[in-house]
Amino acid sequence: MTAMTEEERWYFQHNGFHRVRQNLPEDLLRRLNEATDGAIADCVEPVVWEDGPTGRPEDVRRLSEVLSRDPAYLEAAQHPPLLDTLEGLLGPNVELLTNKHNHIMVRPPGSLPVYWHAGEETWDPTLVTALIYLEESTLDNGCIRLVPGSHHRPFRQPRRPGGAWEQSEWLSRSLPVPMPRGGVLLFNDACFHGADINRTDGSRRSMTLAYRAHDTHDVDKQDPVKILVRGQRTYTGHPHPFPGEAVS
Ligand SMILES: O=C(O)CCC(=O)C(=O)O
Repeated sequence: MTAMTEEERWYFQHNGFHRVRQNLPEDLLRRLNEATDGAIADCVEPVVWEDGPTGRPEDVRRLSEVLSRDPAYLEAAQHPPLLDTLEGLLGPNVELLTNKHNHIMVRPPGSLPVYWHAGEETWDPTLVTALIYLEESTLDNGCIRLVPGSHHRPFRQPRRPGGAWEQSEWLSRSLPVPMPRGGVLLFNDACFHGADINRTDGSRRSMTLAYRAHDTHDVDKQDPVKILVRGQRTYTGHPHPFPGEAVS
């Protein structure tokens, strides 16, 4: 099943992003936020700190390896409207990567910008990033800014150009994308993006996940870093000898 129209798919292909029509249910959001409250309060590693490891909850910028922390995170990653939409972009066999993203951006008050970057190179197989918002994301608390169409760039650009956030040419090319609590934003991971400083006294939590079409040429079908979340692991390559074939 796909929850995307042909028109929505066209915009995703050209602009590089799409907002899932249905938000996460309130009960799941409450459980996600409770699990996140606990992990922040106890500074459960692995953690990325705002400015060096202080051991203080208010300095937790990011919680890594989130999928193994609490079942609620995997439930959110498999939320049916999200998977239905991903199926429209990636086909019937979809895998969730545990070795890419797999984190929660906590973005505490005063949190510094997320500098401009593209996750993948344009020649890599399409990786779709999902941002699942545990809290509302606004211009004031440093919502993500995406550079529409930048996943098509035929010119070379370093994936992490560095330099000051506000002086980068990417800023003038970008669009802010505020999102509601419970909203889900998808984008082509080769799209340039960044996020501004959090100027409020609250946090701005979102979960970042990575999905890919199952690679039909992968010989190893039980790769533990990929979780099959939709469809099946098929094989359409031409190995020699074919599995099960006697070698004479
Ligand atoms: O919205 C944000 O804080 C930026 C998200 C992001 O770029 C990431 O999680 O890699």
